[in-house]
Amino acid sequence: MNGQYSYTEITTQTKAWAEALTVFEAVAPTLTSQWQTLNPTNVIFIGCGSTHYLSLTAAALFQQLTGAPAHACPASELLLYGEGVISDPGHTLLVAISRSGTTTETMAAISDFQKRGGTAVWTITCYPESPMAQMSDIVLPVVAAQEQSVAQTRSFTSMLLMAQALAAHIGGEDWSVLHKLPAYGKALIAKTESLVQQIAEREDITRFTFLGSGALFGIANEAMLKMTEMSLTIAQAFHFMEYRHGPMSMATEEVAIFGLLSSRTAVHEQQVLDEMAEKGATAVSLSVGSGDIVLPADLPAWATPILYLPSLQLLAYHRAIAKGLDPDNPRHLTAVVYLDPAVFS
Ligand code: F1P
Repeated sequence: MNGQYSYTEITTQTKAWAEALTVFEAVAPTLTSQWQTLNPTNVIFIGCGSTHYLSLTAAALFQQLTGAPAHACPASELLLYGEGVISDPGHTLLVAISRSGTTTETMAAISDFQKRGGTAVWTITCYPESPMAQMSDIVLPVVAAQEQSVAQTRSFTSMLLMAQALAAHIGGEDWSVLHKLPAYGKALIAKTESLVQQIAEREDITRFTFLGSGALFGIANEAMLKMTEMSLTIAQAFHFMEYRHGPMSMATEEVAIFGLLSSRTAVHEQQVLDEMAEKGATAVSLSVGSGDIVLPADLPAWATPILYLPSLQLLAYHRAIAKGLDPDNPRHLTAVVYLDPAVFS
């Protein structure tokens, strides 16, 4: 049957979340001492595709919680335009995020960073024995999140959980609240699958748009990529308030718009969804405490980004199945993009 791996990996992902937190607990003291020793002037998060979008969320949370300047960029941008991304490698912490730990661009970017004087590389990966892990000073591994499917699902959310814990820990927050997430995630998967499956199977909907701001912009982009990779359906992602500035020209009966609302800005974001529904779009809200998909209200905002994803992964999965596709093996894609490293040396 199509998509067996994807479905299993999506619906059981919260088991890997629990392992991620157990691993983090063990590494946390080292992170504290290393951070204090480094005292970096800025932090750069890198990845490719899914893990670039993960980096966007990780960087937003990291700066929000620690106050340290933090940014994200595709590994290829650091590799090819390094001087425009990092001006002081010797005082920069580079955090590389990679499911495989073998993606050529990410490894080449780390090497270039080190050649330019960078001395601090931390890696979040599912493969602690990978070449990328061996290039790093600290590794945050989530082995239980390794997956058979090409498209990242449980690997993404498990590595994101590591990044959330990292930001909270370095920022002095009590990250133990994250232990609530596996149960909340499991409940959300069970509660939301029928709604997203029904929308995924609607033939009158031909395009999907995901809106998110702040730390949720990276999540909106990952939802877009899942819909693209798994179901070969046109999908877009925008900052919430940006949608009116042009993209809304595409808001018609053919579009389903999933809004990832933040607690602090929900009033403005719900207004955008309401306006698009008036134009005929199917608007679906994911928000804390109320909405079409309801997230728990007893968590700090920095702990919730991971909870927006499982239902959106199921949306992409069911869209692929409805189209007779195999989400385990997306067209043209492989689990890792390998290039000739010599061209970057
Ligand atoms: C990143 C990557 C993504 C792609 C897909 C498969 O690999 O190749 O570019 O979107 O998710 O993974 P990795 O560096 O995270 O292993």
